[in-house]
Amino acid sequence: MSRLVIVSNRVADPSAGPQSGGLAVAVGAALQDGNGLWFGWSGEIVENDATDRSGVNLERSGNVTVATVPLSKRDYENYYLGYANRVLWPVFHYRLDLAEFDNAALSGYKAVNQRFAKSIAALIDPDDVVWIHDYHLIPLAAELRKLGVDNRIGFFLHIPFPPPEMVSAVPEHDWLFDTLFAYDVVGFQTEQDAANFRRYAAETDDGAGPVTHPFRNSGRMTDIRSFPIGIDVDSFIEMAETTDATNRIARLVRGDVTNHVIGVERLDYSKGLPDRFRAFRRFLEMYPEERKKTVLMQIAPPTRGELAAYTEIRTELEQLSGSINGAFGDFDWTPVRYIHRSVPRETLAALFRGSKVGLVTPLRDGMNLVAKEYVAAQVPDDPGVLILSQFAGAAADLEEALIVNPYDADEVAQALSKAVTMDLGERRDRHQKLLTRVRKNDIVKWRTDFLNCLRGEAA
Ligand code: ADQ
Repeated sequence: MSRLVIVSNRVADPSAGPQSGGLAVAVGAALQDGNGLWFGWSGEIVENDATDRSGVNLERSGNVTVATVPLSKRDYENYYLGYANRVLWPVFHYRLDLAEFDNAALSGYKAVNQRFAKSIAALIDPDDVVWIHDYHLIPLAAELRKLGVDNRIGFFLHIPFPPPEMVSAVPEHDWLFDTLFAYDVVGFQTEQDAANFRRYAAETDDGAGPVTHPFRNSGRMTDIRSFPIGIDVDSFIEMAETTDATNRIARLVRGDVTNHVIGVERLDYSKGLPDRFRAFRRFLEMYPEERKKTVLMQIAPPTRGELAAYTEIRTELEQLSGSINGAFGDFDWTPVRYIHRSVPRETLAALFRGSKVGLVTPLRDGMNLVAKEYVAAQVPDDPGVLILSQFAGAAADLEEALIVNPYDADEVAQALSKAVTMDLGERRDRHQKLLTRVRKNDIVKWRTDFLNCLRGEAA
């Protein structure tokens, strides 16, 4: 069978320890059973001129070849922080207000995609299939095609694709989204994302022709579909069932605190953390009888700390947790426990298992793997309750969660009350159905469906 070549912005050592970030987790799993190659940025930032002379670093890790390149300071600033994270991340998460359009950032984005294409073209064989991931690398296939690469190339977008009214605010949207037609397969998380892209394509197909849309008019058939990403269910259950996990749960559930509520995500404005803290405050106001019984543990490791939007949200959360603890806390009770760092996945699994409520309320999220991990980690005989934002891709499938509007603090507070008072029968029933869904759309199905489609085999 042809070799699988995965390309993503960051490459993580597949044999290394815990990684936060859904992409690293999902891609690491996708490569394990093939003799594949993983290409991307090493994470290293070098002086500006150094990238011109530095080649690709090749290493074996298990049965995967890991090929990495460094980024120059300028590329890091323009491609990564600039275009990927100051333009595409906010726009794709419906936050046009946070987008900072800038020509230097756009040039950096184009240049890094061109450089990646040159390196990859030299590494691949004619029958390799190439699977490119995420918003950092949208034009990569177009650059590869320009170099004569004719392999099957697929793209998967891990984040949402918003309606055309929003993406067409990106000044260079004509160029950017035309490059998606250089792929054989373009995959989205949900049917809604795929429909948004199809509508964008239909509404901008104004007969502008090959000058404006060279790839759309090249005659290549691009398959546009949704492939909802999932988790490795059994390995997560295994992690949640260790003795260490059991001991942690015992330490968590003690004293008067019977309602342990858990939130886990990278500290990102798309995840709705300030709104969640405000909803938790509403819960404490509306249901005083639950006060000393309830603790919200929020684990939020920092990401992209160089960007102003991220430092602002950090300050806001510290103020909010401080003010909730100041207003409601007592000698023997701290309502919000806010932990600003990454934790091992085993610990996360244990925390999920020991928590009566999983509170997953992003304002916008491609899928959200934490919701699925929370379901997998539960004790089937006495499971906790998942509260899930209607704006997470996962909500399209996980119907038996308590689905909420994360902007509506009262609604989230009511869902919290419903979750902590739900009887065992209803909890078991909801959990069983949710676990069936999480199993059905797991990580294996995701990558098998995508790769079957990419290899032109029946999906
Ligand atoms: P993320 O935005 O990173 O992923 P998510 O899907 O929830 O969001 O995945 C996060 C992963 O990192 C989970 O596996 C979680 O357990 C882990 N993690 C989170 N906090 C951690 C911590 N403190 N310590 C250790 N591990 C932690 C992007 C998109 C999502 C999409 C995924 C996969 O934004 O919408 O679901 O890619 O496609």
